[in-house]
Amino acid sequence: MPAAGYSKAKPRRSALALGSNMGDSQTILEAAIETIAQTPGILLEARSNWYQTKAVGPPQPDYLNGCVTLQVEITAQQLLEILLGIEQQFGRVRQERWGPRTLDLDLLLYDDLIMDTPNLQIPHPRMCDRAFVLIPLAEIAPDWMEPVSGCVIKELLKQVDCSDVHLWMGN
Ligand code: PH2
Ligand code: MG
Ligand code: MG
Repeated sequence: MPAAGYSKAKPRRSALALGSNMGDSQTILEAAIETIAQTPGILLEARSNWYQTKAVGPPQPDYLNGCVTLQVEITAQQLLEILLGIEQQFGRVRQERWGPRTLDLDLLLYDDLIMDTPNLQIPHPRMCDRAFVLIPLAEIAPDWMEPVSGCVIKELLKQVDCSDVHLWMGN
């Protein structure tokens, strides 16, 4: 048995959504994945394809969206802080809610954790309604249960309109 305080944190699984609709979105998103994967305490498990998606919210250009799953040895709050730092590194300026952005990194799931604090809600409160999240997530984590609805991702996907989400083949 390792001495108290020296045991390694139990690995947790987390899922993220990535989005961009300003600048060279594919390059930004690829670089963001690389940065996430190189962060200590984070292992990249799987990544989806990219999808071109109609913007939900105020009129703005289409997004590129995708998802990744991670194995992490950090808390959800620590992961959030890392994601906010990476968004800033890629030039994200927070303006209007749901407005255009160079990089958006959303924490979707952290094991089967349910948490609701002023700066972090897990599962992501809108993930079940968003085809631009569920389509890429279903590619890499179809059987992961969203713990609030109790439904797995591939079941949630059947309940949303997928007509505004198209597989991105590159420029
Ligand atoms: N993100 C938003 C608002 N609207 N629409 C699409 N298609 N994709 C997004 O990632 C997105 C959005 C706020 O985070
Ligand atoms: Mg978002
Ligand atoms: Mg966000």
